[in-house]
Amino acid sequence: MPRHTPGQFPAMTRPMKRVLNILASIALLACLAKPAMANDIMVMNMVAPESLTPAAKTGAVYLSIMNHGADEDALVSVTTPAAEQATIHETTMENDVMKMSKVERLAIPAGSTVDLKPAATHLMLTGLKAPLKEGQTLILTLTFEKSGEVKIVVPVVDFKSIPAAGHEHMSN
Ligand SMILES: [Cu+2]
Repeated sequence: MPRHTPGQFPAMTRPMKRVLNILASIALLACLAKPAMANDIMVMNMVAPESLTPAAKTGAVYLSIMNHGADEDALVSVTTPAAEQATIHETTMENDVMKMSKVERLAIPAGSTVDLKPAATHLMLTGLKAPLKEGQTLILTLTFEKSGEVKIVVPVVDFKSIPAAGHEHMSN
């Protein structure tokens, strides 16, 4: 007689799986910052990796920007009291070398979401006033062409919880 046949304990495993899924979702939700909105723009999933060294002067912020409106909007500036400067950066590969360049205007097409993520477009903080520590939060003000200002609270998280985070800032 087989020790274990498929579906032998469906009454036990299925609800247990469900509970684990719910717990995982709660844990995930707790990690995510609250979305911030202004007019047609919603900013969500914002996160900043902790600094790798106490001497770090640069940092990155990743987030998603959703445009619920019928017209294109654009992110045109970013400010934060945590750093001297915050810029929109684009990462491109040129002959196997990762390059970052400043973006003056990041278009958010109507009805779409633009993700700012590691090794792609991201927000870059330069002249950090203090290294970023896990558990801390950063305040950023994003200015959009049409929707105006959106103030966001960005949690600083463990470097390892963001895949490939900081990759583009290793050499800085
Ligand atoms: Cu950058």
